[in-house]
Amino acid sequence: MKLHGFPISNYYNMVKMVLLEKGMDFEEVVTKPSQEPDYLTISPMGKVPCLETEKGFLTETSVIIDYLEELGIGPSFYPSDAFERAKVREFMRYLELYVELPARRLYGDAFFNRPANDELKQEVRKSLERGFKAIDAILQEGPYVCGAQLTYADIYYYFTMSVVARLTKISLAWDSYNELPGLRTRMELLAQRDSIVRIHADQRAAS
Ligand SMILES: N[C@@H](CCC(=O)N[C@@H](CS)C(=O)NCC(=O)O)C(=O)O
Repeated sequence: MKLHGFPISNYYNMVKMVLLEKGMDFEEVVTKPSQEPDYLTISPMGKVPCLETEKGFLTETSVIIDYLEELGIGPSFYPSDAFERAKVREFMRYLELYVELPARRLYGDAFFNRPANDELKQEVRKSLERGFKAIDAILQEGPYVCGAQLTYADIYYYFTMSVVARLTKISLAWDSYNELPGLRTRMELLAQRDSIVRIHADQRAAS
């Protein structure tokens, strides 16, 4: 399989972590998001990641993750109980829709030197306050976000919160680590995994 994307992308790294955690063979193809007709034929929204399989191309991180899970190679990161599995997917969806997407409106301000106005900053802060509250409400007891076992929700959590926490600090002078109880402990725990250590090493090598 070939994973198209680039090492700074949070969504690319989620899929890369799953492939590494499952011990699957894959090749990385450095690709930036693009609206070029050629790229749109494999990723119709022009986004990364995009997974190239022997049967064709797949996009959308959660879809790719479910595909990899269903191949049945390596460990599973979904609970066996149907309800618990749905709770993991709920967590992932909340992070994507109610944390990452609102925060994305300030990526330009935080990371690309395109200052945002105060109105936008306040809107994003309000959305994030609501998203963080919801995340806090669905967090489960245990070292991991959905309980005692590492799940795909932790993978979403790590790569979403590492970007969002930097962004809130830079753009909103607001420390997400104070906002989300246990965030630092969970991030530190996840950061010890070989897959994440490798992803950060690849990021450093690429920069
Ligand atoms: N919903 C998509 C989001 C992927 C995404 O937003 N990727 C970013 C890079 S981190 C991208 O390609 N941005 C370019 C764009 O939105 O046109 C997924 O789950 O894969």
